[in-house]
Amino acid sequence: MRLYLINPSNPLVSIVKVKESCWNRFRVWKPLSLMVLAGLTGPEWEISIVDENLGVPDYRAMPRPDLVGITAFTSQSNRAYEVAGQFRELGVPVVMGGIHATMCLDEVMQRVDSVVTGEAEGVWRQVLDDVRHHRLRRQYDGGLAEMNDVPPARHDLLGTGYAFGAIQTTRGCPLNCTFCSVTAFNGARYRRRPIPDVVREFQLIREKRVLVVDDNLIGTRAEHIARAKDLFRALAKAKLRKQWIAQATINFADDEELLDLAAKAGCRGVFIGFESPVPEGLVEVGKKFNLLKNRDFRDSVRRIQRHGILAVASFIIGLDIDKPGIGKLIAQTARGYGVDYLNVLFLTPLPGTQLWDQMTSQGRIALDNFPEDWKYYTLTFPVAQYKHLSVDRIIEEMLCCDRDFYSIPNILRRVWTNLWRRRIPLVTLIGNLTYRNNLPLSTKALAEFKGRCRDRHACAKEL
Ligand code: B12
Ligand code: SF4
Repeated sequence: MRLYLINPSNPLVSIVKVKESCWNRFRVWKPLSLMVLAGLTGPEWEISIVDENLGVPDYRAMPRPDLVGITAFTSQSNRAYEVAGQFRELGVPVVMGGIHATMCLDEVMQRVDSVVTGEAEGVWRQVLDDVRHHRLRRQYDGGLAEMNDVPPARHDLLGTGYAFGAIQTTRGCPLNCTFCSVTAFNGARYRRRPIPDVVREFQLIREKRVLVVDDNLIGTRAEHIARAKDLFRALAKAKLRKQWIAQATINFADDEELLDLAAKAGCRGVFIGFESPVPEGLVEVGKKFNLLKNRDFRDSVRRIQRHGILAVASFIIGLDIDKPGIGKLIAQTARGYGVDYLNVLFLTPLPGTQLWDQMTSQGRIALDNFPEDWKYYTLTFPVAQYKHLSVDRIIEEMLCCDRDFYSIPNILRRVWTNLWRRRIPLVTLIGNLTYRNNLPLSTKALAEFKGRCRDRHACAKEL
């Protein structure tokens, strides 16, 4: 039996433009969902994983499969439907799963043969068995998996072309920020994989660098931090010689022992969601967690960096409290915090989030011709109506922010600071130049977006 597992591309996502800059290779990440599905699949299936981010194959020239499984974030769903259509024309059954299939079940049901909602561990073997016996059901619900049931991902199935391997050690997040789908999809309970499973899986990864995809590797409570410490001790003990990057909340900075153990285990960078430069913004997005302890963010960032760990800040632009000047304010704030990289995204109502409910009820979703418009839901296009910012203005704010943070003098200042503090200045330089290099690409993409979609945004003042 032949199984194709496909990760559809979205040509609007600039990070997939590997050919535009060789450094973008460092920004293409492995589709871990498909590698986990492959890990759940029995030996009677011959599996190929196709990641369209590395190139779209001619499916008709490939041997006919018995089943196609497609994953998709919302932004990939249009392409997912195209691929599904091609295989269904050939009479091949198509199953779709992942976050978009879960949040937009009715839409997806109309375009594929079967949909798996939730996490797949509990139902995937059943799906495969049903395909073999020609009794594939229209829908399966995996709900939330037991973490003992998460198999090692099939790291052997995806070849070279990636700078990073990928692994997951926890699922779920209790914080439930208004713009984020994680709590709705993976639940509020912070579920942890057994540490020996994680260590064994790390050993299967060929790449020297690894992305730990957990939404928050260290968690928020004392028992989560204790587990993170145990994990880091076990990774260090296993002498993996891997360097990894992860996502965490700012409380990562609060515990010197945790930072020390993380660095010893191979941690080299951490993505932190600061979200807004002002407390009112954090209240608006429901991330009051960042306000606890009256923390000094600059000091927190410094403590992380002292352990040789790069800090990447993520902010959102377009909150109801954001007014003209927000772009400059975010750039200044991020520079003030002293972070190594800055990633700013447009506030985007993703299906299944509290923000989605709020914006749909207020009639504020500007790009709502679905499924066609989902391709703009990459967080790099302003798809909604923003309270104090017209579409032209919010784009200007975004570009102003990026141009400020990634100006040559500001990049050199960061590199010099790192040189002076004896911290990997070359990595900072390359990373910052890669971001800067992609600025013309995003400027062009946003100009095209404006040309096509400006009329669909009502004037912000009317709200
Ligand atoms: C790693 C990651 C990335 C990587 C992607 C790597 C890759 N190619 O997969 C990178 C950094 C590139 C990325 C980019 C983006 N991401 Co992202 N990402 C994640 C993250 C943190 C983890 C995903 C993961 O690997 N999980 C581990 C696997 C094992 O779990 P899983 O994907 O859920 O798969 C399970 C089930 O869903 C199911 N399943 C999945 N696919 C299929 C298919 C079939 C056939 C079946 C049966 C089952 C099934 O089975 C799996 C096992 O249980 C999630 C958060 C999260 N917790 O999901 C956000 C998340 C998926 N990302 C999100 C977003 C918005 C984006 C971006 C659009 C914007 C951005 N800048 O962040 C871009 C767009 C990418 C694009 N191409 O269009 C949102 C998606 C929301 C939505 N409705 O689409 C999430 C949920 C985060 C959030 N804050 O809400 N992301
Ligand atoms: S943004 Fe981060 S902290 Fe907030 S709910 Fe999502 S995963 Fe949790």
